[in-house]
Amino acid sequence: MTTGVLVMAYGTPAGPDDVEAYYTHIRRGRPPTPEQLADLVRRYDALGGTSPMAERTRAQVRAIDEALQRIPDGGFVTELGQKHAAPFVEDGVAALAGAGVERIVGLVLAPHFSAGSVAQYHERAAATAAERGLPFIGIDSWHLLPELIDFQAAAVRESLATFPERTKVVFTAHSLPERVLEGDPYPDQLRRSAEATARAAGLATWAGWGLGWQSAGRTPEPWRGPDVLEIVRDLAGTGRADGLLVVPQGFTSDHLEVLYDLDVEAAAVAAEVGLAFGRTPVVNDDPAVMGALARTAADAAAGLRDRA
Ligand code: FEC
Repeated sequence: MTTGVLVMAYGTPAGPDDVEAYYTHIRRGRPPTPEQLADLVRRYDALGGTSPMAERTRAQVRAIDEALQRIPDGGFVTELGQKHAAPFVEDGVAALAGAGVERIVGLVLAPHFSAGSVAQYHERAAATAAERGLPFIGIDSWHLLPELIDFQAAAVRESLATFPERTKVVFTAHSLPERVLEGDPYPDQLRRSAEATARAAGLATWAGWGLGWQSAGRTPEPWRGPDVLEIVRDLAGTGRADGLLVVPQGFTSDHLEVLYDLDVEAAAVAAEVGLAFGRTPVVNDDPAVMGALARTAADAAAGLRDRA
C-alpha cells in the first residue's frame, strides 16, 4: 500500500533566462511589459541573479521525505510539484502515479489557507489525480502546528535580544486582493498564528505587536494593507518605537519576498526614517517543523485510507 505525498511550493526561475517565462506563468499567460520584466530582473539581480528558493525547496522536500521514510510500514513516496516553475504540480502528480501510488496527499509549503493561494495548488493537484483515478486529499493549513509556533517564538525571542527596548514586532504575510479576501479564512488564520507566537514568545500586549502585509502584486485593484513599508514610516512617525522586527509568518523559505522585499526594500526605508530593523529567520528545512509536516501528511493519509 503506497501513498504519494505531493509537496507543493511556489517555484522560482531556474536562472536569469527563465524570468520572463516564469513571470508570464504567474500572470496566467499574459507576458509582462518590458518595464515590469526589467523591474523583476533588477530585484533578482540584487540577490545575485537568482533566488535561493529552488535549493531551499529541495532541502525541504528531502527533509519531509526522510521523516516519512522513518515511519514504520509507512510506504510513502514523495515528489515536488510547483505552482509556477518545473516540476509543476501536474508533473509531481504524474511522477507519483508513475511510481504506482494508490492515493495522494497534498501538502503546500505555505501555512495559511486562502482561496487565492493554497486552494489553487490543491485544485490543480486534485484535477490531475482525478484524471488518473487516484484519491486525493489536500492539507488546507498548518498555521498552528506547535513546532511552527515554537520555531517562530524562539526566533522572536532571540532576535529581540539584540534590538532596542522599544521595538514593535509585526507579523507579515503576502498580501492578496481585497476581492479574494471577502469571506476568506486567510486574515483570521494569520491573526491566530501571530497571537499564538506572540503568547509563546512572551510579548506582553497587542500594543507590542501587530499584523502587516507585504509584496502586494503590481495590479491596479486594491490589495489588503497596511503594507510593511507604510508600517515602517508610520511607526517612525509616532516616535513611540526605536525598532521594528518583522516576522514573515506567511513564508517558509528564503526567497525574493523575504530577501528583497524585507531585507533590501523595507530595511532601506527603516534606515531612512531612523528605525532599527530586522526580520526573524524563516523555517527553511528546520528538522522539527519538517518532521511535524511529515506526521501531518501521514495522518491525512490514514484518514484517506480509512475512507476507502
Ligand atoms: O523567486 C522567488 O524567490 C520568489 C518567489 C515568490 C513567492 C511568492 C509567494 C506568494 N505569492 C502569492 C501571491 C501572488 C499574487 C501575485 C503574485 C505575483 C508574484 C510575482 C513574483 C512572485 N509573485 Fe507571488 N511569490 C513569489 C514571486 N504573487 C515574482 C510577480 C509580481 C512581482 O513583480 O512581484 C499577482 C499575480 C498577478 O499578477 O495576477 C496574487 C502568495 C504567496 C505566498 C503563498 C505561496 O507561497 O504560495 C499568496 C515565494
